[in-house]
Order: sequence, then C-alpha cells, then structure tokens
Amino acid sequence: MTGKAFKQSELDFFHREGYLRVTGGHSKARLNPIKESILRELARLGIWAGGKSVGRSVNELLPFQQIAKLASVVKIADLDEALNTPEIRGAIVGLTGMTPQVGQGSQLLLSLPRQGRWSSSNLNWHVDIASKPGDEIPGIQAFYLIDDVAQHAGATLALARSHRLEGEVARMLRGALKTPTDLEAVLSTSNTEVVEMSGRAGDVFLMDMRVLHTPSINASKNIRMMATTRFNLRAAG
Ligand SMILES: O=C(O)CCC(=O)C(=O)O
Repeated sequence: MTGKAFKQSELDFFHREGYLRVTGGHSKARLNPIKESILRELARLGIWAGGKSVGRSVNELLPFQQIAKLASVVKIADLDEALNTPEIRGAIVGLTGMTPQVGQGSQLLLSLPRQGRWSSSNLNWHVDIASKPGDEIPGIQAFYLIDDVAQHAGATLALARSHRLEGEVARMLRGALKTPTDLEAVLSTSNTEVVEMSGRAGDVFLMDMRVLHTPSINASKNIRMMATTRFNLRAAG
C-alpha cells in the first residue's frame, strides 16, 4: 500500500505529540448520508426526534454509559466501508511506515446533548492497547468527525505526549488521572497537554494508541457525532 506523503513538520508533530489532525480527511458528501442515517435510527429507536429527546432510558444513563449504549443500539449499514477508506489507511502508512490491519470494524461515538456541565475532572482516561516502553507504535486509532463538534460538545480528549512517558512519571500520571483531581496540576508535572478533538465535519484525528484518551461531557445543545476505527500495525514488507 502506498502511503500519503506528509510534510516533515507533520511527521515530526505526530511523533512528538502522538496525534495528527487531518483537516477535511473525509468529504461532507461521504459523511452527510451517515449523519442522516444516525438521525433516522435515533428517531426509529425512540431516543431523539425532531430536535429533542423523546425517550427516557438512554437519556437517564450516565454520560459515558450513554456512549456505550448508543454504540450498541444505533446500527449504520456499511459504516466501516464508508469511513475506513484506502485514503485513511494510506495516511496511516505515510505516518508510521507500517501496514494497518483491517478487520476490527468502525464504531459510532455518539453523545446526546446537554449531558451536564463540562469538566476536565472525573473522566475515564485509558489506552486501548497494551505496550511496553520502547516498543514500536502498536496501533493507530482514527477518530472521525461526522458532524461539526464544538468545544465542550463531547469530543474525545487526548493527552498529547503521554505516549512518551515511562516509569515513575507514567505511573504517577495514570494514578492521578484516576482520582477526582485538579488536572492542570497533574499535567504541569508531566509535560502533557489535553487536546480536544473538536472541529469540523470531515476532520480526522489519527492518534498513536499509546496516547491516553477519554470521552468527555457534551455540554452543547447538539448531538456529538463521531466514530472511530482502531488499526493494529505490522511492519511493512
Ligand atoms: O466517546 C469517546 O469520545 C471516547 C472514545 C474512546 O475512549 C475510545 O474509543 O477508546
């Protein structure tokens, strides 16, 4: 597979920060049918219709339980084919020099509006793949914005540069992020920074899977519509 040719500054940014935003990685023409299908499904399932919440069961869940529930009940035909394109895989090859494995499928990341006050505390920071310090990059997670996502509107948060931490600093950071805590104080001791994956429909964030990340609260009046694909990587050849 041929890789996308990134500028050296983009490659440097990706390896240093652990993520890269590909602005307009997907076209609106590709995303609009997905957005329409999501809205139709939410109405059919009696969750959200006509710009407002109609059911109680999903709305009453805790914000992060709501994301998991919506991912399990809202089914969009051909979601993976529409999002996990040769261009996205080519971008991954271009960034890493490795070959993305297909097969895990893509998953919707939806949050209903007005989940509560936005906060950077009490989140669910995690990585989705185990790796040891010094290992090669094990995978890339693509996050797709299916619709515009404003700040504090439920976008995934990533902790830039957290893939580089090792030993005691990494252990302290992970421990501190698990407790209700003053995030700024924790970040200042570890040279990491919270990046909100907000932006315009079509933007795609490609994230090193060693980077800590978390869902966040959708404090806006809009549904947060994102999706994700996880790609394990193997050496090219
Ligand atoms: O819902 C989200 O934005 C969080 C996604 C996430 O943490 C994951 O896919 O591993």
